[in-house]
Amino acid sequence: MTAGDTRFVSRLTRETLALVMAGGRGSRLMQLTSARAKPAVPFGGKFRIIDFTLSNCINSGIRRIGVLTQYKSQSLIRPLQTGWSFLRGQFGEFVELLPAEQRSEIASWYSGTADAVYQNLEFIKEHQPAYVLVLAGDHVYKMDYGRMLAHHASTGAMLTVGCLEVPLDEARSFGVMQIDNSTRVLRFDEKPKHPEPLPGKPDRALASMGIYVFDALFLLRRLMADAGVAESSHDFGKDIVPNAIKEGSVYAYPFTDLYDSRKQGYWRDVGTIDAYWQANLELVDVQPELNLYDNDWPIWTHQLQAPPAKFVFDEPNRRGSAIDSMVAGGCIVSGAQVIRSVLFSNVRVESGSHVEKTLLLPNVTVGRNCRIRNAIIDEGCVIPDDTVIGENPERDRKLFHLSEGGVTLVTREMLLS
Ligand code: ADQ
Ligand code: ADP
Repeated sequence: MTAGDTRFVSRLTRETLALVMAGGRGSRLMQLTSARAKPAVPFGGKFRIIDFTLSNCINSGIRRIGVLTQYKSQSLIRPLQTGWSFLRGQFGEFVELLPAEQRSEIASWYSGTADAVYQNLEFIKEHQPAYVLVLAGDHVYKMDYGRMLAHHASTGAMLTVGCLEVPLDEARSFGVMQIDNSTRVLRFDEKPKHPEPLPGKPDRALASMGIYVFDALFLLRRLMADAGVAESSHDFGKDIVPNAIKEGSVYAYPFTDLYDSRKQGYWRDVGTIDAYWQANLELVDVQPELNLYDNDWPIWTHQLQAPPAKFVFDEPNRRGSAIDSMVAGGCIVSGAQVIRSVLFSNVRVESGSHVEKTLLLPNVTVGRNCRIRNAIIDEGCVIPDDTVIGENPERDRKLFHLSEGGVTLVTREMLLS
């Protein structure tokens, strides 16, 4: 990129307002989202899922961000207020929480993503952006939105949809697009029963990432038109994008890796227990696809005040150790073995226990002589001495939640019942 281009991108990012959709229930995460919204779910040892999208904004030079909340909005308020207050109001930078307006009938309160943005029209108008970047608060990826804005500006699109290739048999859960050689979108079907493959690639389809760059005025016009349509579900994927294709030029932006634009980037919708467990455990690979140790694209979060992790050799031949694992601050592993696991902040693992392929969320205590494998132990759980998890599916299914892929989820409520 030349110096001139850089200047151009920084103008685009400065003229952009980002809206992060953080209101969805995330019900496929089962009891992990019974007390918190999916974007607030802990991820990667010390982050929350929403930190990835917010960090992408900051790292891309987009410093005006609204977070649209709805379901369990309380769970997002504290992490955002304590973790994201470093932006400088004096420079016009902010992360602002925009809770859904609570109307009298619950049914209408829970309407689609476009309705959530429509409810915040005044907020958009107040900031007078040239572009509005609509994002999801529940995806894990690193992306330079500046490149997507540059694509939007250079094609002259009214709307640009971020997209990636997915296996055809997974395409049914996405918006699926057909595009021409100039990346113009010819067709968009939200969650089609029979997705169309990519030309020349019979087992792949082009899926929407559910992220959009709009010309701000075009967005305002489309939202106002949609609001008046009684039969609309007021959803970006179902209503706004298909209708925009009829009304204006819609282009696709193929998502590429930050450091190698010939390659598709890492992107995960950690929407199920199995996907969530898998994506966390991938981080302990020797060379994970998602590198958290990348100083050029830091993931920002609320930094907890916690002492360093500690490993104790507590009785004869009882080494406290963690191998192929990530261990956050405040943890103590005392005479226990931790293998291929992620320990979030302030976890205790006591003597004689063995923990393998497991996520221990913040403030978990594992008592003495436990054996735990292929599990997710939710925040604050105290696992009694001698507990065995992950060896007897029938028993785990009865006491806890056992996923299709064989991962046992344990929450505080399950331990009490
Ligand atoms: P889904 O992920 O199924 O498909 P949806 O459930 O509408 O779409 O959620 C999109 C985002 O908005 C999520 O981050 C969710 O948390 C949030 N959200 C949902 N309702 C909200 C509300 N009322 N207020 C605030 N936030 C809300 C979408 C697209 C597909 C695309 C996939 C990619 O519709 O075309 O392929 O994303 O994951
Ligand atoms: P470059 O295009 O050179 O990578 P950036 O776009 O990241 O640069 O930003 C250039 C400068 O402008 C930085 O100092 C950054 O902090 C500031 N900046 C960028 N976008 C915004 C914004 N939306 N609001 C305030 N300052 C911004």
